[in-house]
Amino acid sequence: SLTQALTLEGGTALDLPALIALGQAHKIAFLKAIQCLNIATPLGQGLWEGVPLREVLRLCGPMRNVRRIYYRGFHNNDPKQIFQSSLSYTQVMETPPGDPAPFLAYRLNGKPIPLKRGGPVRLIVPWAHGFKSIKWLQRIAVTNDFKANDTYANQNNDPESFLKTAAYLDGAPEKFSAGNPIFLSGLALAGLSGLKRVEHWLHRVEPGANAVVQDDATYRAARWTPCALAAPPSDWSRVLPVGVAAKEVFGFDPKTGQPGTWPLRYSMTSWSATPRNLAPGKYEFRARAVDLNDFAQPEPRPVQKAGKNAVGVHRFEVT
Ligand SMILES: Nc1nc2c(c(=O)[nH]1)N[C@H]1C(S)=C(S)[C@@H](COP(=O)(O)O)O[C@H]1N2
Ligand SMILES: [Mo]
Repeated sequence: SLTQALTLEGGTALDLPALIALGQAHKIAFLKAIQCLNIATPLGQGLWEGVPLREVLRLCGPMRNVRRIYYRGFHNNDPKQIFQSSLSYTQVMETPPGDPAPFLAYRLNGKPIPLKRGGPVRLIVPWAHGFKSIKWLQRIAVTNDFKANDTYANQNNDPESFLKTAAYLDGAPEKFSAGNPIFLSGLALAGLSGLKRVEHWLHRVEPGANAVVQDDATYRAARWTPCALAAPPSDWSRVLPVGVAAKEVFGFDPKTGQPGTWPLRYSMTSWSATPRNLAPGKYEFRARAVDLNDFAQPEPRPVQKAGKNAVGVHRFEVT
């Protein structure tokens, strides 16, 4: 239980001005990719600003017999349909230094959060897939229940899965003429286990050959070549929204304003490949991410719904 609950009924509920005031004292700014567990490509990336959830809970005094924090937001006008999520007490209150804390965001890309993105207040869980980042946040409750109550815990989703390290392909032409440059690119998301590299496999499709299937003999014999990863921007003020200094963004050095690691965890970086001197014919281009534990995408996720991250393929012809 809470020593001092903040409730609508009691007239003590936290409102937006009070939350923003709390944010002046305990601000967090974080660059985060939003990726759904069930959708093949990331939904986007932005600079979120807000106040750690632990600071809001601290307003309620010491807690007793609490194991999880449950929270939910507006979903639609049918009161039976709810979208909810949860975190463990420790994840919320005892975030280790160096790790980003779950927070109540009230700004996105330097402006109030648009309605579509979950404004006025959205709960952002930096390390998690989209389903933990509840839009139109309305209610936070503490419980002694040990179970995740997440809407997404149903249907074989893993409610504790972290963002998955994975590479995604940009759209590209289906035909190139021989002798001209071929440029293929995409985004790579650095998940919990970090990103060591993105690599590609260019496979020439011989007439009449069987289609390559993930993990078949051809796939297992593939030779993967490293792709180029974009370097960090030299001038972050050109990338970040006006009014947000790189020095105040989580994971950036407060002295130099440079990222502490590259690529930044839980956000996306561009990669590219420029295959040269391809003879006319049909080709399949695949790209995959390798994490810092040397797992190549889609490993090591045991269920698809722990973060959809199938290896992307682009088919093209050189004429
Ligand atoms: N209130 C509420 N929040 C929600 C959802 C929802 O249906 N209702 N969907 C979640 C899921 S499953 C995802 S993937 C993200 C999508 O975030 P976006 O709309 O900003 O891309 O929002 C999450 N937050
Ligand atoms: Mo989702």
